[in-house]
Amino acid sequence: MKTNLLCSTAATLLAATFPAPSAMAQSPTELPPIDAQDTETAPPASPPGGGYAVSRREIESQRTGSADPLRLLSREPGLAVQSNGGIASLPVMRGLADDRVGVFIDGQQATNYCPNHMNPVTSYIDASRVERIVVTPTLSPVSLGGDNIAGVISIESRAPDFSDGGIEVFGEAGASYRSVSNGRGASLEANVAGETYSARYEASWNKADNYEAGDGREVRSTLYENYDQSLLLAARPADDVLFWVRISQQGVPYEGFANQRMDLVDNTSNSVQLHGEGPLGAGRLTAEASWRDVDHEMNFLSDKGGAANGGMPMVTDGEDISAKLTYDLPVKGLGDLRLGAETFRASMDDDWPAVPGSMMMSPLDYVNINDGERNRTGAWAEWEVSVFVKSGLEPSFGYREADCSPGR
Ligand SMILES: [Cu+2]
Repeated sequence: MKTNLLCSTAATLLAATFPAPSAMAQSPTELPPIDAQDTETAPPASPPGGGYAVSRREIESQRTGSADPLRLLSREPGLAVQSNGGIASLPVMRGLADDRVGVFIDGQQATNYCPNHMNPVTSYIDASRVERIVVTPTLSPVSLGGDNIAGVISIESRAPDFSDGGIEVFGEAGASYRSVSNGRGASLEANVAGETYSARYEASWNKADNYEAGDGREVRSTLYENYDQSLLLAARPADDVLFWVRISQQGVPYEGFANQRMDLVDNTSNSVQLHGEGPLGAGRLTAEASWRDVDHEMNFLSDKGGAANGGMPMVTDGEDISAKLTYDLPVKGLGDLRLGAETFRASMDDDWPAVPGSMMMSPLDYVNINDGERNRTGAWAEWEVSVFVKSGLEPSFGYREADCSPGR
């Protein structure tokens, strides 16, 4: 339903309230039409858990400004973004940060393997690959792990493409330049899509020097470089059955931090994800498994004196392994019932090699975390229902509705 709101009414009201000569002299301006939807044609309900989604279109409009996916969310409700390194903004939800915020990349929970908690997991995917970001700024539901008290950020890349007939080959290439930091970026996407099988390769690269402040002075330790590549192979043996495997690699050869006496000198992350889904009875069964390893190293870049004399090295290895089964059953009149079982294992080693002659970093290696583990195994059930309430008053521009999803 489209409703035109003419400003003549508003102008009359204004004239009655403020009968100043200058206001009387102004000619009325026609406001643009307002789109309103009734409940029958309303868009699908919000993502599970009462969150909201940020679409590709919104992401695209801001992408030239940053290669950091989280910066794209800096204006969203319930979420604040703390400026940090060039591609490592830190998410804060309702005043809670760090490991209280769960981050999923294509359904895969990812652990922050920076011992200083300076490099968030959101930097493990380049903004060019992001299709949608779902933000759930509340206690996370059990289907999303259930143990992140701040909320969950779920970053999704594009689903596999299939053709309606025959083989289709298509792709996209992009490049960007930002004068403020001499920032260069390039991205590539190539697809081969058939009716049953499809493949997609994506790669991106970004590099930026220290940026300049408004008065032309260099802001030190703001440089960075990153790359990201991913291969997605998918099969659709029937209309409602989908399998895919994704192999991806992400790297940050260096990243400066203007706000810390520490920089990132290497982060390499490899991951493999398996996903299958299809109908089972009246519901839908999804099976997922994933593995990710992270090699992470911090030390001083040249702005802080470099690492030729040892600097302050910190070397971290991390590994995530997970498997998850979810059964989603819509029950008429009762909402969505979800049942699941999962296991998640995170392991971490963190060493600070000795620096001879350094008072702080010698004489021995410092083992900060030795075979650290964080495991979770369990079965869960979740019920989600949305109650729509129409307001008693005749609405001006269409129905108003209140979403009264109960918290879980
Ligand atoms: Cu780190």
